[in-house]
Amino acid sequence: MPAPTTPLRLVPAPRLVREAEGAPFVVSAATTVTTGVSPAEVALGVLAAEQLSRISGSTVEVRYRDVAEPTQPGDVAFVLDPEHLSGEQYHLDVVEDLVRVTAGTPEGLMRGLATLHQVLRPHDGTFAAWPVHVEDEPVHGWRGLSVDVARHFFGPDDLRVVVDLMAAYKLNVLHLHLSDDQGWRLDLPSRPDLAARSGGTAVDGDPGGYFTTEEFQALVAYAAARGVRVVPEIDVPGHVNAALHAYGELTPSGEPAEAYTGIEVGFSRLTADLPATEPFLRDVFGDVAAVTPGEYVHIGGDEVHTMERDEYARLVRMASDAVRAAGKQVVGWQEIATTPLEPGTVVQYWDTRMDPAPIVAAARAGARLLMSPGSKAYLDMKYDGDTALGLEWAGHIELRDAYAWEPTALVPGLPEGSVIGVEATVWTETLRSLDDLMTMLLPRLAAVAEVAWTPADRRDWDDFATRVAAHGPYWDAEGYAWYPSPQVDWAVELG
Ligand code: TNX
Repeated sequence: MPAPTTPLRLVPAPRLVREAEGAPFVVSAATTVTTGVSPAEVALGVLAAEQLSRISGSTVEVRYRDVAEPTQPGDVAFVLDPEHLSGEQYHLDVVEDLVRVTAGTPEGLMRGLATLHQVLRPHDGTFAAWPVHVEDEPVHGWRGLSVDVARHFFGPDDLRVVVDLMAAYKLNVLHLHLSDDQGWRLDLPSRPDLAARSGGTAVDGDPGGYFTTEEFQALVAYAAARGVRVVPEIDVPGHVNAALHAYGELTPSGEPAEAYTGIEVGFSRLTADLPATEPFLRDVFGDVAAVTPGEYVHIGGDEVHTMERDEYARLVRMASDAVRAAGKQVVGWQEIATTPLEPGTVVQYWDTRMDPAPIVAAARAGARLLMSPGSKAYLDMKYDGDTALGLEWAGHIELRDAYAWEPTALVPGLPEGSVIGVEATVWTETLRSLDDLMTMLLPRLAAVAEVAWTPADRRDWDDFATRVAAHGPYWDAEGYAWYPSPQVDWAVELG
């Protein structure tokens, strides 16, 4: 049996990979996925069989097994072992006639499936995995991507593609920016005019759109089945023109605001003293919490350029109280760190130009930090001066810029353990289609995913550049648009 000619090129890099001698495991119609009988394992088994069938071109079946039933030659076995493994930890073993993924939870099995996908190589007209042992777990528990569906609307079909991509790189939080000046993207029963009057607008007069609650819940379930949690964001007390357009009672004059389709920021605002404001926040965040099974709701809080500190703090408090009253934990952009916060609040760092002192103080008082530095993780920034799409306020972000940074070292003086994760963002002022979106995400999302998953001492730019090159053919096969960064030699032989 010929040995593989190229080493494995896994992204994100796992903790431990041991390639061994021996014959490959060839995926064929004789391959069977086996998994346990709990609903999460069944869903995972179906997904794994679908993926293996699609890659290999042969129909791979699923078999559900009792815990005691031994695995058999030809099996791709997903095995829960909560006594030895926990969370997203997993082991992957390929031993000639058997593939075994072991983890303590369904999420862990999901991460193992993502690695299994990456160890398969083209072989004799199908795909095969050579003997390997992988032991892996993430550094950060929150590895996210924030997608702005407000400036331009990206609906369920587009977002399912985004979720698939996230799962492939072991990202686990899809943060949806559901409201902004230009549009409101989630229909809510307590305030039907939000979607009815502001769902149809978008930047430049482009077509808008919104999620019905059923569509939203279906997306949340699709993501959950792939180990991805959805964190919804309703941006207040700024970025609210769409709400002011739908409900005149939220403006001091009582008149609805004109619809807005430009791309300026910072001009719209709620007003703390209006009688309609607090009920609005309570109802909206209550409705959002009700359609969100996850623990977190994001209240925005960014770029309020037309408000005194006190009023800003009152409005952040009202929104946070509404989220907590609905049983969820609060996430907000870094500006909320200038207000008194409950311990445990998640503060999302983004603007590297702002004074970090309030963030450090908030972290010392018990806030948790999510790192989305504009100059590294804002995947709506142009790659270079020639990039047609994207913005430039945080500079250009080539692939290496998105890769070579350490989340815990960004803000000096943070207490140990206060950084809970890393999130890339993609704002859509200039992005109109799924191809536009994917061109900005790939290859940089793979880089941020490795920053979030892999320990610093196992990250190396040259090594990453070699590994990520092998992913181009995969993106092509999936039909993803991507940017062939000149920093990588994309001409790779796989075999
Ligand atoms: C800043 S990031 C914003 C967004 C823009 C983005 C464009 C943040 C919290 N606010 O409103 O869309 O820059 O890159």
